Amino acid sequence: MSQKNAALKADFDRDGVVIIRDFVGPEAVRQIRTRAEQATEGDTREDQFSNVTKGLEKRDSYFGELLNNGPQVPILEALLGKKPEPTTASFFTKNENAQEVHPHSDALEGVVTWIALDEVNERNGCLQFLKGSHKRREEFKHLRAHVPTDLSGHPDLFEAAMSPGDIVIFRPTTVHWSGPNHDRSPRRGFNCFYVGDPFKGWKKKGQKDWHAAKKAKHAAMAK
Ligand SMILES: O=C(O)CCC(=O)C(=O)O
Repeated sequence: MSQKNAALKADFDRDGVVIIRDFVGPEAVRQIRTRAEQATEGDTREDQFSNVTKGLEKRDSYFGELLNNGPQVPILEALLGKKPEPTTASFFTKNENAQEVHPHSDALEGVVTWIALDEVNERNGCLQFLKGSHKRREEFKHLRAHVPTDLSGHPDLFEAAMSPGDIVIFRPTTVHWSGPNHDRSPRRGFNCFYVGDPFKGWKKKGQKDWHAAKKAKHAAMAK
């Protein structure tokens, strides 16, 4: 492993979250933005997480290629010590002031990436993390993305202010959230989940249980 990746891995293991600046260039950012806007054009959801569109890879194979073979994949392999297991690619916007994602974790295993497509900061609802929370699962396992929990004064708070092309890489167990968009400037991100099949355990238990689990999870998280 290169010295650079070894240092990144040390930070990732300690904090459960790292940012790499200027990870993709302006042309790639433009391409992701344009294709994600096209892929989601005409969507008319109005639920709490209407700003979250998963399954981009099913709408445009460009996103399948990015999810499976994008420049982040070798870095993720270095960080995890094994190949990441792609789950889905998503577009996260935040056009309405009220669109908040409350503190939560995503899954027990794997890794998550989020590439900034705009300038994102506290004013327009950038991602926020609790550094080291991936090592304190018990303490945070009650958190749910649809339930408000105020962690803004937490001593381990890490604000992921980013410029277009920066990438944040985090453990799905690292507590994260994003607040309201106070200034209504564009706040778009391209996210990839590498958590394998989140319903694997349930599938083993039987079809009926699995469908029930899937329904319950979608109802609870809708994201
Ligand atoms: O983009 C956001 O506002 C939330 C992202 C998130 O919760 C996630 O990537 O799991």
